[in-house]
Amino acid sequence: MWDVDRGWTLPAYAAKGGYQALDHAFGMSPDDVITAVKDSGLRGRGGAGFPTGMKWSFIPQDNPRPKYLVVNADESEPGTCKDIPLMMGNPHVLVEGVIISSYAIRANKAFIYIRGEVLHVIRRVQAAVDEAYAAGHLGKDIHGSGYDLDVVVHAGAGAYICGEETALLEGLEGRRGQPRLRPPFPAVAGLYASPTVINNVESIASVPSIVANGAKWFASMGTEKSAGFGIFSLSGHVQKPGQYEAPLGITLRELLDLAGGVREGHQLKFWTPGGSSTPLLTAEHLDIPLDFEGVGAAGSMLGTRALQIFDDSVCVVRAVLRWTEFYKHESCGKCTPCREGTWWLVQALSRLEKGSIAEADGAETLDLLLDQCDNILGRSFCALGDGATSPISSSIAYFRDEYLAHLAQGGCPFDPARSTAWA
Ligand code: L3W
Ligand code: SF4
Repeated sequence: MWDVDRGWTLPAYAAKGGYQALDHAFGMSPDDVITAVKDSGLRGRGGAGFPTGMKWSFIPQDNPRPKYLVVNADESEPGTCKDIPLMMGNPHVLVEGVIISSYAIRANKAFIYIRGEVLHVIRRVQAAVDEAYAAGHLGKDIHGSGYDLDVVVHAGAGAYICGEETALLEGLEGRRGQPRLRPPFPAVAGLYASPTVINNVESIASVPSIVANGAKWFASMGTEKSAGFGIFSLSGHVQKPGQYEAPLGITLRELLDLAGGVREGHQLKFWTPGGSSTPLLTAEHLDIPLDFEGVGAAGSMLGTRALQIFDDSVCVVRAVLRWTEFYKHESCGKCTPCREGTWWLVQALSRLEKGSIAEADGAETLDLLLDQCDNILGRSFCALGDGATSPISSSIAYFRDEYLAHLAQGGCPFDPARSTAWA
């Protein structure tokens, strides 16, 4: 909707057929909507790729407690910048998706939890919700269907961990944002201990087009196990950074063709397929299909499709140190491996980056760093701890020599003050 004048308003959305999918949905039973989403093959767009329709079907309908839908709009993963532009450009597709999804799981209350720092986005989504109420798309007896839904737009308080679904629920309930033990998964006991579906913005925004065009239409795009399309966010050293909507399975080489390639006069050095929590890949992975299976087979994760592109001018150790400082800062402190481990990772990485360790001890320090990663990975309470280790272990696997060069040269070989530049 960026190419439409004031495309974020209700008249602009309605002119493009907006809110017609809602009538399609009301013509179906809630279970049929769930089946359509299942058949479409839509998988969660927030990073993990869990099948969306299957998640909805876990809501126990014999549970007398209220059901809730929660949209995770706490986009904070470094490099991830798809949900915020989506909500700015087309907030009504999200609102329509919320109504159809809530109808499917038989929820009468939905929450859109938006990262607190992005006040302009909160205002835009709230304005869309207000317009939808005024037009009778929200509230009592929507479109004469007998179905009622209220939507609350909630501002987070600026913690990365609140993107973790159970920490988000804690925050929504007014408590400190720290993850809960799973199981029980939110589908069984989520918000206020009631059955709750939590989905990413892009997942929910995909629902109206699936209902309007049919599951087969959606499944005809992408790959067999990673159906449909998604937003690929290219940032960093590309000629035309931005959001590229494409079928899953497209390659980075194809996306770089659309984005004008890597910065002139430079070569691709490394990239993240889905934010900094997904292991780094290199130029040898330009042709892997960007779907859940293809990226997994290359030893990483599709994640949020946040493709951060780094050319040969970048020191990988410095980039990894910067990410690790972020994880240390954002660690919620609940579990020891992550709380203490991320602190130690920053200490070891800083010393390596500054070259302030005797060269002879360097390889040992690298092994110590990997050992620290081993003590965090799989031993942390939530995915933040695991994610903190991804850039470190993957960069050492691909660029061990560059780490050792910091020790040999007593500092960063990319530092312009240093005469011996890394070749
Ligand atoms: C019921 C079961 N529900 C799983 C549900 C679960 C959740 C979804 C996926 O982490 C990843 C993480 C980040 N019964 C269930 C079940 N579910 N089994 O399925 O669950 P899970 O545990 O596979 O993943 P997760 O905890 O949702 C998400 C990675 O994404 N990531 C982070 C992105 C950050 C943002 C942001 O900026 N806000 O999106 C990027 O790669 O590291 O691995 O709903 O309840 N038996
Ligand atoms: Fe908190 Fe980190 Fe433990 Fe997650 S892994 S619960 S963020 S301390």
